[in-house]
Amino acid sequence: MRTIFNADHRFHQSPGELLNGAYVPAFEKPERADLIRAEIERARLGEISAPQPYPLSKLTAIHDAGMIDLFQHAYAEWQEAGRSGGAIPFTFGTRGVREDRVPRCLDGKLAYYSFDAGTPITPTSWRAIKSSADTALTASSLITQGERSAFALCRPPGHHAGTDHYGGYCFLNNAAIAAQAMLGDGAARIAILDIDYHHGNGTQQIFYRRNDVLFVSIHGDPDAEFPYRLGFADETGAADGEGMNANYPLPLGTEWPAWSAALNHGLTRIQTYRPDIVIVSLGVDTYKHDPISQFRLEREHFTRIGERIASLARPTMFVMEGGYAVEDIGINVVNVLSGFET
Ligand code: Q9C
Ligand code: ZN
Repeated sequence: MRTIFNADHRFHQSPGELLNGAYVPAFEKPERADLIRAEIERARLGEISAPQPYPLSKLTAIHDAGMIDLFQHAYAEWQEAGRSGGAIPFTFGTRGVREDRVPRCLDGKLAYYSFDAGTPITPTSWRAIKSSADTALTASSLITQGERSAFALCRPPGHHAGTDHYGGYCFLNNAAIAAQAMLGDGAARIAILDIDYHHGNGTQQIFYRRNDVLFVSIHGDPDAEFPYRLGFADETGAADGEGMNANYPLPLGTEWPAWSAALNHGLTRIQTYRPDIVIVSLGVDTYKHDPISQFRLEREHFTRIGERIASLARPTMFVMEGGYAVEDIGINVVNVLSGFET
């Protein structure tokens, strides 16, 4: 399997995040992608290449142009105001209070577009954000040109980013941008299987009213887990997308038997849709040693996951999302990919 790796991911380095009321070192850190790349090399999974640059129109096909502009220009304004650290909001949106008016000033814009304080814009973040989306787009073109599989080693991740909101370490929705590009390249139906520990609220929001992208997600119960607002089982899609969204929220502490049963349900749902292409939002934060997550999968389960996804027998693109147990992140990701290949 070919891997696309963006060396520019290092240009995004979060100075820290809020955890239980304290400002702590960021969990979403550059080592993550470098360790995954190293393990791919060690396991000789296949060729590793750099992303091609794509025009901004591929990004605006999914996201609000004002939000993309914020990623490029927020830091200059932040610095001009004499501030340090990354640009983050200190207020948030409120229901029913002129939700749609885009504020003019920086703090207003940060509050308008961002839904958490864990996703800072640093002086060089844009370079990493753009190259992460380019990584997904480059992998998507391998698939539409006939490859059976590809791995987009994206960093920063993407599945929490919606059309006009960002958060959860995510700025642009790499998987959604890739799906849209594939539809433009001739695919008619795409299924996105999101196995990150957290619900892919951004991906769900982007495709909720559409019937060309099926979204299936297995994740920690949003009644108790980030992103809290979305990911419940009764969210099944709307309008043309009715029946095109399937959520499998599972209790904190879930182990392999229950997780694996949800995967089987999700795979059956995907098989019924008969997608031209499957995109896997691949988070390995379901691992038992993940520092911010509460599922209990073990290393060997990731191999089983790859094997099961392969049983769909569709062209498949893997897109990197979360996973914060850096000591085992490489082996867990490679287990999924090599399980798929066997
Ligand atoms: N501040 C992904 O896995 N915060 N995002 C958790 C600690 C947000 C996870 C609490 C977790 C976001 C891509
Ligand atoms: Zn996650």
